Amino acid sequence: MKNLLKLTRLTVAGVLAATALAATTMLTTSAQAAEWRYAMEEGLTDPQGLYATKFKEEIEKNSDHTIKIYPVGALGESADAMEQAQAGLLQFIDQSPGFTGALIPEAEAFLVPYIQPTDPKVVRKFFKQSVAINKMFHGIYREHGLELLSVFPEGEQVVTTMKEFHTPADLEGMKIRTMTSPLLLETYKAFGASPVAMAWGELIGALKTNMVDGQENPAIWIEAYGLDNLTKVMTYTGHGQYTTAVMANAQFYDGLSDKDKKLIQNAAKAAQDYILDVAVKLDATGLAKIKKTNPGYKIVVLTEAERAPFKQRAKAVEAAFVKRAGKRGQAILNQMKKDLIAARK
Ligand code: 6CS
Repeated sequence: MKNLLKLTRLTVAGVLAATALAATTMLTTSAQAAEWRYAMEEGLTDPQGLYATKFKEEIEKNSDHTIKIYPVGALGESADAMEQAQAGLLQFIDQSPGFTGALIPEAEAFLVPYIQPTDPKVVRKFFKQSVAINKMFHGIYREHGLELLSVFPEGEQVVTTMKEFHTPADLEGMKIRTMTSPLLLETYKAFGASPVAMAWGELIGALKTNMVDGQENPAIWIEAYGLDNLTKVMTYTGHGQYTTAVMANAQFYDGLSDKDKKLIQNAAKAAQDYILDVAVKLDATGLAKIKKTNPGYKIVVLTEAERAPFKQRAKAVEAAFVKRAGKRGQAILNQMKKDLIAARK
């Protein structure tokens, strides 16, 4: 099965390489119209899909260029798509720090618990005005061949489990699936659970069989992802926003005319404004849908007192972040804290 997957990926990469060649040839004959490829980690009606659709509309409305969107699964897992974006086979990619953090340790700043706002009004201001997000990350992503275009929230993170929990002790022995950024493993270890890092596609398989790592009935963390019928309890711990980022291949971006660079920046800004408005509503409609389609599903909101031990344990996660991301990571985190204070004013 693994070999088959590998073969599929290679074939996808091969097709993309051929298309890239064709596109380059097209570019030399007609400098005007290009087809740009955009990969993301979700479907078209999910937040990343809504952003991508708006971005595509803006590009196509204001130029002769077209965008082809590849939703989750089309090009392999997140890590595969990132390789293709860095190699220039894809011009654009939406990848979340939950995965990118394995490649860019500083991006794990978005994963440090209890740093980001959860109040919808503050969330918008924070993402729009944050110096850390809008200034400091640009150069860091550049070091990895990526031009960072937008960072946006997709909704509050929750923990979904088979059994209710209120304390770190309740989480003991529970297998929690996380994305592959090492800091997520640190987080759920610190919270008392037994985390397992897994790509998105693997998670779906694990949920269907209800098995992770050969064990039955795992607790599965899916951050407000609407797979509520596969677990029994969803818990708000107030520890952060699910954050994602949209990037372009830096070499591709640098080779563009000033007009096309502006076109891309304007489209990214329009798509970010749009998603910042809808993301907040999506949380409410998603929750209402869960309650309607699955009335037996338990929704728990930890009280401030119940959150206290998790906040206390988050300090160790912050230290682990600084250990991995160094002085530069520390500076980003300090700035994020300042940005949060400013957004609350
Ligand atoms: O947990 C994941 O892997 C996925 N979660 C979200 C909300 N979006 C994409 C990502 O692959």
